[in-house]
Amino acid sequence: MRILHTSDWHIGRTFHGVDLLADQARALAAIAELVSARHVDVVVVPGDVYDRSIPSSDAVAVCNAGLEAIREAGAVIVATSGNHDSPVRLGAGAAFAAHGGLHLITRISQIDRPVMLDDGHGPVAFYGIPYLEPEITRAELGIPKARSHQEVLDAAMHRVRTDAEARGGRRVVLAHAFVVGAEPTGSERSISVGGVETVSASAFDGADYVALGHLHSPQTVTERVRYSGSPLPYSFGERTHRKAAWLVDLDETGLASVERVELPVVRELSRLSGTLDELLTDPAHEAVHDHYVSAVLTDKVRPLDAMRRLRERFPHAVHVEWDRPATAPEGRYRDKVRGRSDLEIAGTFLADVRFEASVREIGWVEQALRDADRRRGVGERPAAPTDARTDVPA
Ligand SMILES: [Mn+2]
Repeated sequence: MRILHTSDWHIGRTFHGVDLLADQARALAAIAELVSARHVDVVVVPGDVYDRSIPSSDAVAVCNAGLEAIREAGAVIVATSGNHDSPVRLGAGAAFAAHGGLHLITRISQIDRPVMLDDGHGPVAFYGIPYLEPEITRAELGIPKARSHQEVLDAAMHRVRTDAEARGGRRVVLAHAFVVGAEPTGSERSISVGGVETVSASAFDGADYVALGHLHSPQTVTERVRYSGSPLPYSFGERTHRKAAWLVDLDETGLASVERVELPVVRELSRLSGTLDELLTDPAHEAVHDHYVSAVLTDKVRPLDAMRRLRERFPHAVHVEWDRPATAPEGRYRDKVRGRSDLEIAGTFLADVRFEASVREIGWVEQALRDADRRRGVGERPAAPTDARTDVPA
């Protein structure tokens, strides 16, 4: 039997406010192509199918089309809910979908009711453990005092083992958890609510293969316990990662081999740094013109309308920030303003956030300060002596 392990699709996720649905549709199409090219029998998706518990109708449409394409390409699908999914919504119609080859496991009562799929050597049991929030699931799991992810997962795996031992044969487990020693990428949402969020890999002992979801980079915890990671990068920190899925072959005795299959890069991520003018004109940047771009501007003065201008050259620029040049040694704000007049402070503030104020503008600030004093009853503020203006850039 050949299994393709992918996870953390996060359909509907945005990237710095930019809609990723078109990219996600392409990623799911690529997975369907893999299913057909590599003759995959079963695709497993251990959680975070959607990015949010109430996905948009466009997200649902993209997800559905992807699932249909995978099914059409010849694979049965086994999916569980992750910490981003609503178990009830993702699992709606599950009993009916199962008849069409889409097995959605989102309830605790399904943990010890595996999806049984046959190959030439007999049945393989697919156990799905939906994401289990300790506080919400401990009562139903029969461990009302449990606080940690380890305890709830142990209880779930106890149910799996009890069923699997009675049944015999090969078994695959899907789970959404943070296993000790594995590396997060930064685009995962923490599942720690005050307690320890990690679980040990030994919790899954006895399975022929454990398909994990939650962490977004592909990684091997043990030969048979792995994360596939997300099919697309969901943070600039992942720009050097190559996204992948695992192609898992089972023979008559259990795990035969695992192959890493790289997924196509839908759109690359690049970080650029320089003055806006450099970024807009340097021919070296031509190579990244259609990437998702995050730019750090090093101009002395914050450029106006930077994102719009950046997008004229990099239509997929998604983030821009201004790295303000250090004008004064850093120090505590109170020290920086000590012994300085309101006018000086206001002048420096203007220079910091915009550019140096003109003599005329300083005049307006002076007038405003005098008006404020008058309203507070402080009395007439003397006009700043002319030489004070040499402190304030004119
Ligand atoms: Mn995730």
